[in-house]
Amino acid sequence: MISGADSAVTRSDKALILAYDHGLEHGPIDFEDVPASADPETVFDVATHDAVTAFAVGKGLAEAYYPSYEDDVTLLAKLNGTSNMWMGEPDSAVNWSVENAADLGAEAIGFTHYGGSNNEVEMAEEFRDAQEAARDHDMGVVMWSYPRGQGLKNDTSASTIAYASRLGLELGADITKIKYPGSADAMQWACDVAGNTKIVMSGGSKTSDREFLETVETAMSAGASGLAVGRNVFQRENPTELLDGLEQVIFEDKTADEALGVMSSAESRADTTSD
Ligand code: FBP
Repeated sequence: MISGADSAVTRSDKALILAYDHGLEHGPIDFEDVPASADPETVFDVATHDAVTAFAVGKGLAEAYYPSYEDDVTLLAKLNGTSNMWMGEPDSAVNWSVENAADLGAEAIGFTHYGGSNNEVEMAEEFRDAQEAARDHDMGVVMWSYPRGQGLKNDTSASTIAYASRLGLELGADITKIKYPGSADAMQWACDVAGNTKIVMSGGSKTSDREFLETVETAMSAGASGLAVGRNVFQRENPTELLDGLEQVIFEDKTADEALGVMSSAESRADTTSD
């Protein structure tokens, strides 16, 4: 990691990355509960919230929509991704070059690495090329470090997640995105072995406001620097309200309870104004 290389996508050394590559990674099924979320403009608008330090999208969305948002949104170029229809050993196609992403105004790159996949060697080599090109362009480097493949499909054990965290440091990421390993101790282990890279927690499938904010609070107390979240934000009818709460926990060191209090008082103010 190069000191300060992540500054484009952090605020006070913390990050709240909004990820919206799900149309590629999971397909339109992720938009079913909140149909408006299928419209990229809806989610680009959400990404203008002050709490969001960067917005992670693939090339197609960036080309088509980012020009209208470049003053209000920091672009994190998610360079690789593969559809859910791919049934082979975990792999991710590199769909976007660093040069093209830089031309479009991206300030950081995002790259998925599946440690443990039979394709790990090629993925590490692709990451090397992207990481070095990002350095040439002074762009931050965020690794989606998701061990999976033969023998450890979707493994979130403490040792696997600590290994995922360490891979980001070893391979040259500035920020490494890992799944929550299920406990504060396991999260702390993952943060402890990350050296000077920052760890952000993946949001995962949608949970209640309280459950989600409490998990984020636990992750932050364990040493995480923030969150890279998709579904837990855009699958809500009121994503802005949750971002208000996340802002409290990530940037203001507040507890989940305190954040929920801020969210409910903002809601009652809105109700009074609309009466
Ligand atoms: P979520 O918070 O919705 O999980 O989004 C984070 C993310 O990493 C996305 O960038 C990506 O599309 C998705 O999760 C991948 O999920 P999975 O690893 O389950 O395929």
